Amino acid sequence: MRMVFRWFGEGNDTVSLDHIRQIPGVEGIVWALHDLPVGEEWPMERIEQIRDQASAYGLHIDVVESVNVHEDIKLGLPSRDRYIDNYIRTIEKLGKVGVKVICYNFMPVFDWARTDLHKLGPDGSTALFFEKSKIHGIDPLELVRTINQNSALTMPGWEPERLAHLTSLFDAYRNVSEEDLWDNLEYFLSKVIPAAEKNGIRMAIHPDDPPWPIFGLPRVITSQDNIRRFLSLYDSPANSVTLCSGSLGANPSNDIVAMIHEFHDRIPFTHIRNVKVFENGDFIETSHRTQDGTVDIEGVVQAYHENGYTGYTRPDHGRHIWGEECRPGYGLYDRALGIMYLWGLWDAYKRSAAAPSQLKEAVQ
Ligand code: DNO
Repeated sequence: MRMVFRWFGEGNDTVSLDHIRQIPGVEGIVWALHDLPVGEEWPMERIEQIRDQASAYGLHIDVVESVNVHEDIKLGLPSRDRYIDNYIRTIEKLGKVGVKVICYNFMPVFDWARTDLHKLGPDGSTALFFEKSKIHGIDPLELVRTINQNSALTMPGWEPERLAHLTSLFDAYRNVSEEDLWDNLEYFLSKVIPAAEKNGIRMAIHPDDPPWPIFGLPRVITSQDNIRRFLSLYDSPANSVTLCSGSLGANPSNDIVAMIHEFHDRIPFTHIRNVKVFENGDFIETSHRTQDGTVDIEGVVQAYHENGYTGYTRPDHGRHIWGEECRPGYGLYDRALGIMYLWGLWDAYKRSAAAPSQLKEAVQ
């Protein structure tokens, strides 16, 4: 398990590289050029600038999250080829600076969705919350406004340029069925995976969050069966998954542990976090600890350990604790606590799996 930590860039994050390097066992940042409009080719100077900033703190840039996919690609429009060409040129440049994994998603219009970014918990912390009944009644534009008004910094997945044409985007998706989305995804993979293979990069799709259709828009990376189908669309190690325990875990019928056992060699990057799912289907993000939520984080780490996992891991959203002012879900404190929980589990599984003679040596 190679621990990495998301960093949104200089002036765009309340967490600094200096903070990150002080978290035990963190070896690299998970990054992106967040200010570039989706679909544009990434300039080499900007990529090298991040590489140099990170390496000044002894951190690598092996994992990018995300190179976003232009809506025309998801919609299967004729203009998609131009955006796919840009995507491929970005892959080539990222390969040149040693990037190993590109995380992306294929969710129409919206990335992750929540109805409240600062839901107050009984202990005084706040966290991201999803209220099922509210999302069904809300106008998507209203949700966009709420998300952006509640965060001082632009939220990834809710960038203004993506949302400027919301109404026409909704119209465009009216004729796109779930099967069409699968076809458009397959087309995208048929072009980008060969480029990723050539450049030593593994493309790792992020599951849909929450893992069900919202606002009548189709969503496909939602379950074990669908991930199996996705992987079979292009059978290559370069076509892989960012397994996110929190996104998939919002649906309690998803068995994340079983997914790890089945897909572990196609998971070069994993997000580990917990969510508490209520009986009515609402969910709130919690600390990473198993007992605080619905996802069996102990089982998740154990499954990775049993399969000799060597991929990149990052803690995912945390609560906002100790009065921290930060990007919603992306404070320093709770995610750093999350890392120590993940290491604690990992080290304990490692030790208990060691042969008795090694154990004796380890204790001495
Ligand atoms: C939310 C993140 C997602 C993720 C994208 C990947 O905090 O997990 O926005 O980065 O879905 O493309």
